[in-house]
Amino acid sequence: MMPIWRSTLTLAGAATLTLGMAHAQTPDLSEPPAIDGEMVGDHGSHTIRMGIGLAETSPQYLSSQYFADILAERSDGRLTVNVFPNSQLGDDVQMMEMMQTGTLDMSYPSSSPATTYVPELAAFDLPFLLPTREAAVAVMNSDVAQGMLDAFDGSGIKALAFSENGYRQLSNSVRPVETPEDVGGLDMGGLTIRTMENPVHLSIWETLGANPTPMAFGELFSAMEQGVVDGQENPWSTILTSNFHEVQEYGSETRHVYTPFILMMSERTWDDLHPEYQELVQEAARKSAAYEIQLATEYDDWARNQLEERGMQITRLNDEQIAAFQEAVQPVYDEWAPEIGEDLIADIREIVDETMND
Ligand code: TK8
Repeated sequence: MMPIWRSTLTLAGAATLTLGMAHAQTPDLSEPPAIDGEMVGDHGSHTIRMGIGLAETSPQYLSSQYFADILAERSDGRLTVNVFPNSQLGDDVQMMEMMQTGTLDMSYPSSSPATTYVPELAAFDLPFLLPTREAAVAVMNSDVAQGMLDAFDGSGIKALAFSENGYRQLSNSVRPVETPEDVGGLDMGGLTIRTMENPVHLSIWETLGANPTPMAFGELFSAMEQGVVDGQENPWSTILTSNFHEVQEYGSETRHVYTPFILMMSERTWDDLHPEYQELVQEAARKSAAYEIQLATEYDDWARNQLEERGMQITRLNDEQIAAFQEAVQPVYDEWAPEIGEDLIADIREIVDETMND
């Protein structure tokens, strides 16, 4: 039986096609795994409010609905999750604060703005640290990463699981970018690039000669539309599902950072749940995170191709061009590795090397 939210999406998709919009809103995505496992006991009813930043067509939203379906089915309807997309309830920083104070039950921010709670997360912001998705997933599933999730304990936030926001790609409205010099602009002046609220990202774009501007995701579209910023950087699926191609002419496949999402619950909400419900929440978080990674994988190249079909001029960078960016951002490691922890970075590199040598 197809969950109701999926049939609604299909109807929306069909409506989109019927309205004559030439483009499908999602690729042909894998169905979520069948919901299995024991029913949990009756420990009362809870309605959980969850705010996320991305649109209803994003892997983030689709996997969150799967999370909701697992809880509903295994609790016989006693656990209801209402997911509010499109930054309706606030941006990543605001929603983490709301979970701390108990005014929001769940959210799904990127790891980058969460470095204020767990500084070690900044390892994920080091450019070109995770060369392949396989390596990134291995790191997110490692004890090192679990230690970062556990480090939230006591902050007011229960961090449940990592999933894929994805490889970040540069877009802008000014010029094609093939080299670091194209970013810094030489005598033309550097591009003004919106970044997440994260000091390592600021450092990356300063080092490349851009003018980085930290900004909440929810404000980004209008900032680009009004020319407040020239560009931004996000995975192709985010650029597509947030319609950034409507205000960004050029894309560059830089893959400069792999950003995780972190599925989070307010510790107040967590503490109110019976231990059997807590176990189910943790299990559903891990299953929906694995599904989200599957969807993000299926979305990635398809979204880039869709963006090109919709007129975005996307520059694919060859190995030499990527190497030029890697060399240009080396000072970011010099500045941040001691701060983040050389041992932690070495542990992550060891996991990466193991996956590369398999
Ligand atoms: C959405 C954000 C977004 C992130 C950003 O809530 O802010 O650019 O990549 O996906 O987490």
